Amino acid sequence: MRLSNYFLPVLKEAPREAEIVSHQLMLRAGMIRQQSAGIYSWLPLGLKVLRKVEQIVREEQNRAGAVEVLMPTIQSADLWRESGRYDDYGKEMLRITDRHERDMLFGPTNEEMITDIFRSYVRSYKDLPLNLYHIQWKFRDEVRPRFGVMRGREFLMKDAYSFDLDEAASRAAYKRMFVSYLRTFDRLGVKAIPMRADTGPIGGDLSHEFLILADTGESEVFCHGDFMRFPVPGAGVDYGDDAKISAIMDEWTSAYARTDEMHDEALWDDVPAADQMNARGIEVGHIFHFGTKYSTPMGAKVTGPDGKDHDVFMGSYGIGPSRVVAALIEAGHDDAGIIWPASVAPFDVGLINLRSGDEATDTACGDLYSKLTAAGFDVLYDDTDNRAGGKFALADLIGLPWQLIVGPRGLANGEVELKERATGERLTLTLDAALNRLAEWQAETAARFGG
Ligand code: 5CA
Repeated sequence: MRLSNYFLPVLKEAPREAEIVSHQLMLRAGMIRQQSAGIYSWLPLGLKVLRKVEQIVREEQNRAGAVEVLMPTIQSADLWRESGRYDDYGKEMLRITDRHERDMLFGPTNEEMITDIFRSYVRSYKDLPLNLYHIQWKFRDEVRPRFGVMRGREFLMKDAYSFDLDEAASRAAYKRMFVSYLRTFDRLGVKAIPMRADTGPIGGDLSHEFLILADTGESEVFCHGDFMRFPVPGAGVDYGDDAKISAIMDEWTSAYARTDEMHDEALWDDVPAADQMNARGIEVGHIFHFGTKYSTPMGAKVTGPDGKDHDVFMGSYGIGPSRVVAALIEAGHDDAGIIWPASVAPFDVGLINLRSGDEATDTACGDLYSKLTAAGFDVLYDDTDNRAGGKFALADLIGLPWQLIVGPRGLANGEVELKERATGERLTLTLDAALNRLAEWQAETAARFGG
């Protein structure tokens, strides 16, 4: 992408209402625009990151055996009356009346609708296990929307729903999602720690939240240092092996990890002082096991091997990709701007032309742009006539992993500069050496973050 053709409305200063660094940087970097309280447009740079996050989430859901669907944002109130949640949900639910005076709502979550889909088609235990998910916008009329897309009113959610014949199979499904979340957050380039959680309005008896550690997180977390050392399962993890999946979850739940809401001082005191990590975290995922809470009132049954009808056992599994984008910035930034994990950076390389309009420099940049693009790099080519300082500041602000800096003086010696955003390291290299270094990084990134 040539910057001169792109739409990247950066701001010199963050608006005063932006209280936390991710909100400030997302506004400054031209990633989002607020349209109403807690409601945002995603501008091209923000959308690119959001899509990359979504894609990793999707790949790991698919790998764990979940199947993608797409349900609507607008739901009928009647479905929610069946489960009894229509009245319980309160003011967080945005209620709408259509022209025929029918009660509708903007979905805050989809347990009822997916249960309706299930009961309409699935009749036999032979069709189980089943896990259906979608990635769709949700609306919750939060009392205090704040922190930009971190706590929005409209936000993107991946929500998966598992269906099983009995409690044991349903818990195995829960464990598969638990393990898929470990892989998902690892591929997103962050450490997310699973913690015992409260179930709130979703209900159920078993629940974990996944929290990304960041100084500015909303929740205070207490966890054992072992979480920094537990291995994340690799891409080859066998989701068909219940015992193996269960063992992974056992390890990842073997040490103390709780948010302030569930904190237990007595248990905490048992953790050796040297292993106590008291930090802040952002909840990016939340999984629930609630058995037949929805299937019983909504009549979602399957015939078992015994020939009898059984209420189906369920769980639901959420990740907020829009919140994840903000959380990644909270976990990765410096004074100059954002530092993206390689797997979700909006572009891999910022190609900086220090003298746009100079024939030799333009030709060299055009050539590098073609070569990099052909080699599979996503390149943002700064071909504008802005001053060099402004170009560097922009590249740092939007946080691309690499800056390839091309000026007439270096070119005279056949050289360019390559700057790594995360370390700030600048190397002067020949054109070929720079391309080789980038190719190495590309291979490392694919090995580290690839599906
Ligand atoms: N139905 C269940 C799981 S599918 C559910 O709704 N879970 S939840 O309420 O915990 O939300 C799932 C995820 O959505 C959260 O972990 C968080 O990442 C994201 N999320 C929830 N509320 C917001 C919000 N107001 N703004 C941005 N993301 C949110």
